Amino acid sequence: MDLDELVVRINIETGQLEPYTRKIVRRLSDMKDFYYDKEAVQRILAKEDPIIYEVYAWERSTDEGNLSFATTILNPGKIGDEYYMTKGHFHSKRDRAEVYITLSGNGKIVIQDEKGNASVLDLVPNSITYVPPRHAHRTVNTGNKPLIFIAIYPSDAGHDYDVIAQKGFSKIIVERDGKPTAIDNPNYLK
Ligand code: PAN
Ligand code: ZN
Repeated sequence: MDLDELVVRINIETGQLEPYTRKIVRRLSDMKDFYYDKEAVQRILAKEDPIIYEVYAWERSTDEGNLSFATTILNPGKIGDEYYMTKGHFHSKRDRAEVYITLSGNGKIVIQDEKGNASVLDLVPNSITYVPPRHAHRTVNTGNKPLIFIAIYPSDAGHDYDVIAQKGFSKIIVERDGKPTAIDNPNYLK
């Protein structure tokens, strides 16, 4: 093993990794079914297709025991009154946990068990958040600058987006009276 290849630099301002093995860019058009206000989605897409978030991942092979990590840069903004958010997923291997380290920005993480019980926690700079096994997770930017965090996860965890794409999270984060508020998702499928 070349030990020099085990060091990755992070740009603390932008969240970019150097080197990285994979970069993901998610625009509104990639996740239009994830937002509850379908009219707002169409209104925005008629004019532009904003970047909602970018991920820089440094991934090891999926041999059991390896760890991988990624930074996420989740932009500020709203679709209707729902804040920009990630798709959210379960890990394909359900018993794989994860650690999130928030570097900058302000937001929330929605953590939901397999029965659909959701908890909403604050993501604030210099905090470490544990995502337990068997819980889907989604981050939401409720601030006015990018929400930047590091995620560290077992390399064999895998991402299962299907359950969330079909059912959604039972709670969503919207602006109410100028404040981020968790409400029941009107489109949630039990
Ligand atoms: C994170 C997420 C990242 C993007 O690295 O993958 O924030 O969110 P989605 O994967 O839901 O689009 C993580 O939880 N990895 O396991
Ligand atoms: Zn994850």
